[in-house]
Amino acid sequence: PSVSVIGLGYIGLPTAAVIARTGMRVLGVDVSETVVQTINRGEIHIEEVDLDGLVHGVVQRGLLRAGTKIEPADVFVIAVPTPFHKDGRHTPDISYVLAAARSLAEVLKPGDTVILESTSPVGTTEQVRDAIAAVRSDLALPGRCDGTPDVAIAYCPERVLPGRILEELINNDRSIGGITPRCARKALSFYKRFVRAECVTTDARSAEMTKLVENAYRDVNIAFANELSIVADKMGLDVWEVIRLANRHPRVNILSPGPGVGGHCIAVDPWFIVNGAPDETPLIRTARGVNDSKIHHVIARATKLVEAHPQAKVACLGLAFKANIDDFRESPARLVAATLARKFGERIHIVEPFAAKLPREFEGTGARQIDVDTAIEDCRIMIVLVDHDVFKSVPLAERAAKVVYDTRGIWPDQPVAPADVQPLRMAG
Ligand code: SAJ
Repeated sequence: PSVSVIGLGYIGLPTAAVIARTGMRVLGVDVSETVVQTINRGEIHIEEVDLDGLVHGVVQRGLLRAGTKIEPADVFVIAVPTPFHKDGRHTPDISYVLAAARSLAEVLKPGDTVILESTSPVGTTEQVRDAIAAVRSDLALPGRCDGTPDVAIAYCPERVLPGRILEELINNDRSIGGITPRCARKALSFYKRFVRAECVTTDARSAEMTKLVENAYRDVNIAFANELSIVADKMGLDVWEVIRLANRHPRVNILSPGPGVGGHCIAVDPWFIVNGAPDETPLIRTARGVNDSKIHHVIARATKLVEAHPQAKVACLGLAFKANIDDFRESPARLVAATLARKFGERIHIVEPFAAKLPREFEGTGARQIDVDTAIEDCRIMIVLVDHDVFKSVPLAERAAKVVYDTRGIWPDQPVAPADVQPLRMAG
């Protein structure tokens, strides 16, 4: 079959390339002229392990091309963003999904398959179905798409981890939710062509909720770890030691605290559940709040530390939203570092081997980017914000004399507690 992938971002482009590699002809559709031109040159506009070579290869073989206009195909995959409105209620914005559905409806023919992959609030696939039906009826196009066999409509979320996208696209199990069982089976036969792992069919609403639940589960568990880290700070305990010990229990597996939760999924998706059932979700809502407020806790603690050593140069280690990637969007590390840069100016030095230069908000603050070696040589204070491998490998001898605030627990052997920690006052 011929395939059209709508939205060529972090999910759409790798998905389009992986499908093309199997020999299917793929058109990638994106609103950005620059993105389209880049891909048609065999190049990529995002960073992901091994993606450049793959895209280059499938474009050269004529299996993948990009365009700004939708064209007829047998299978349509929608992979556009679903942000939320900044209206205080975090209302999901599914306008890009519906716009994609409307545009593909114009070229749809009986027998085609439409799959929504974008993370979406429960009920979105049904709205896609209705949007398609409305366009087809307005244009008096033949066929129906109300769940009858004419067109198959299904929801199939991805579960890939940035940095491992190409591998996980193929090796992760998938839930495939059809508007009808028949739609699910049709979508299943498509995914079977490039997914090696198990594909499990269900209904569209369950598949939509499954994706949200997976990320909310992780958010809640990270919130638990972040709350523990704040409690441990207050009690003068090493949270990493406590978690290590607790995780020796066969049924306990506490995640790692950090400077907050970043990325585009875990900090967003739980809101889709809260928004759909506001009165029934105190836990999920609170977890979001805990993770967001961890950033402010880190800023406050780092500020105290920097103020306590007025002569010292400060190194902030890392800006990425997590380890070993060059993705700086929605990153708590970046927010912490930028806040410190605004407060302390040229005392702040940023170490981020994955960034060619500092993001715009650092301009005019006086903060500079330096490499790890210079940081070890020049900076007395080290604030660890990202657990990049290159930071982890700094041996104790090079940092023993430093004042360290390690928000990721990468240096368990660091001898002294950070200077701002109050000793635990024992009762009695
Ligand atoms: N984090 C912690 N402590 C931890 C684990 C993570 O603070 O113990 C932080 C990270 O530093 C990062 C954030 O959480 O700032 C999110 O990182 P992540 O590695 O947990 O997840 P993402 O956002 O890269 O990808 C998630 C994954 N979802 C789950 O693990 C349930 C991925 O499988 C999804 O495909 C992706 O969201 C998505 O697209 O929805």
